[in-house]
Amino acid sequence: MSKKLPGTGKPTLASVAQYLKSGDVRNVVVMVGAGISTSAGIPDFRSPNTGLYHNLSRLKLPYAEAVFDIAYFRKRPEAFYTLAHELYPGKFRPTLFHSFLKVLDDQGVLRRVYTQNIDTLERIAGVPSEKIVEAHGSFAENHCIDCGKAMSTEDLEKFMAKDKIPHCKKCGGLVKPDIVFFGENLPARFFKLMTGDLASADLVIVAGTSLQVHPFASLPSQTSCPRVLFNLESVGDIGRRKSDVVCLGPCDDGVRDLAFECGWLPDLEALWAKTTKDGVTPEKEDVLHAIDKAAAEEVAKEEAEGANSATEIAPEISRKDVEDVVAAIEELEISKSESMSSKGEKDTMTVQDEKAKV
Ligand code: CNA
Repeated sequence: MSKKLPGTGKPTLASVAQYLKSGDVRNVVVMVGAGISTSAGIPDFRSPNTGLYHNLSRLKLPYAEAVFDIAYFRKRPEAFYTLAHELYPGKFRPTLFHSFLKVLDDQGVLRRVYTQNIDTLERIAGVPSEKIVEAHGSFAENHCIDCGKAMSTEDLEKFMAKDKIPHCKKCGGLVKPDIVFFGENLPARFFKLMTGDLASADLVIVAGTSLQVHPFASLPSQTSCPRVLFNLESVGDIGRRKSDVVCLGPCDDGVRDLAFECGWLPDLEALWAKTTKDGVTPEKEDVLHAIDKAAAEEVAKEEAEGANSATEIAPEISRKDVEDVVAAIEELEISKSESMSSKGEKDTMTVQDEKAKV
């Protein structure tokens, strides 16, 4: 296929939508940074007045980036841990932009999301983990910086809850989450997937990043397909190619416009409405759909394996049957709890009887 936006004039979001809806686009690669999470309440690094670097004076750092410098961490780990408290996953709800990533996946066009963020909001928004490359690591795992021994997240959180710096149980070294600090290597997964993803990309979306941190910053210029930028300011070389589309402004607004052009806005808004800081809340209907889907998949699997006994029964299972079974279980639960509570009363009575006897 030709990796070109339709039309002859200056491309717009409408041309991007037409391209996305053409049926030819299968490999959208998205590259994001801190700006996609600012509307969730997480400050970015470099935005004037609101960025973390602007607000780090209370940490009395010799220079702003020192908070992510491994040599400085050895001397003053409390600077990083002060920041870690603020950014720690589990406190923030995904933004509309994060839900847009999930919509791209639902539409079958998302190849990969490369994120510099450590807030894990892509996962919380429901994007499957195999579609995410956390280029600067995450809080998911923690290791001693001296002997490499792992520390569980539960143990690390216990230290953090007491405002203590975690030390290794084996060698006493400092423990830090597997977030990539300046001077450290990016995860192997980044390099493993990057070449194939960039070569196959039909469309690249860049959002919420100042494109200042390398090697991530060079990714958009290594592609030859159409690129779209959703950012408050111009960054990198995006806008210099005729096929680039630059949307300056809040990225949530940008993807709302794109979703509208694609006819996906109701899906996007419905999905975002279901997000919480703990994930996407399934509704009763979704659970029933999942049960139907699982039953259908089971049938297909067993049919493929030629398991006659199961295939004779399974196609008969309908949503109505599932609802009947759920109702029957609920009835059973009620009668069980009634019989237990009357048994409980009996037990209590007995105790009282015994007491009365004394
Ligand atoms: P950055 O250098 O702070 O740049 C952020 C960019 O996003 C800037 O160009 C802003 O103009 C733009 N921006 C801010 N808000 C919006 C918005 N609502 N809509 C559109 N654009 C917006 O951050 P980068 O990600 O480029 O820098 C890389 C660092 C930041 C990575 O190593 C991250 O680990 C680190 N970081 C991550 C988080 C997080 O996980 N949420 C927060 C802060 C910093």
